Amino acid sequence: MKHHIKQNLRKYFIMGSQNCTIDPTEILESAAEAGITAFQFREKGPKSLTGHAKLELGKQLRDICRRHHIPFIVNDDIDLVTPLDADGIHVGQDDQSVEELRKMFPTKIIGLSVSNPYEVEKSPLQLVDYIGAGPIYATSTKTDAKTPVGAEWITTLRKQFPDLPIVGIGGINTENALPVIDAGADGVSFISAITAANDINLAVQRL
Ligand code: 3NM
Repeated sequence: MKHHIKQNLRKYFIMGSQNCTIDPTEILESAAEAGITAFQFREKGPKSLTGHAKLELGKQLRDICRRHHIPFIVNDDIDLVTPLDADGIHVGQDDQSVEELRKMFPTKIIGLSVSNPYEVEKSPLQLVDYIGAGPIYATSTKTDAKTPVGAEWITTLRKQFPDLPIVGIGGINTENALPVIDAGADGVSFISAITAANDINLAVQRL
């Protein structure tokens, strides 16, 4: 699976129950049928589940991913990787260090968020499988999101790292995904573009 990481990043859906107004398993099922290429379980922030309920939802979402042959990646939560048999983990700059993660999970997909040149400078990019770059556009989904960096941030990263798998994140929807791809990203990741879509199938097609 790791060998196809660039293809897996093309339409990378992120979700937790706190993002959903209907059953999250229904949303993921529809998105998977429609052709998302990866999924991240991000059960985080106000109204998110904890403990047993979080684990149980994670198992259900993982099973949907398995049936559709989509990588299942957990956000931040190292303690979920083994119980959920996740394919990978995505971390931010303030989470567990990538060096430690790579030791713990030699063969799992590891993704890291980078928002500016300073973060790139201090990150051991040779140890990660991909980077998440953003927020590209303004987003109201993540309350503590940084200032939007625009698709230019992708252009900058792509020039510096011609082969690094890169996915854009933050405020990406069916109307503004193309400039992110045109700037050199391998794909786009998104929450509300799907969780708030009237027609999930159509939204996935257009992303
Ligand atoms: N991370 P939406 S922005 C989870 O900038 C997340 O690292 C971000 O949600 C970052 O697609 C973000 O609804 C929220 O804007 C993405």
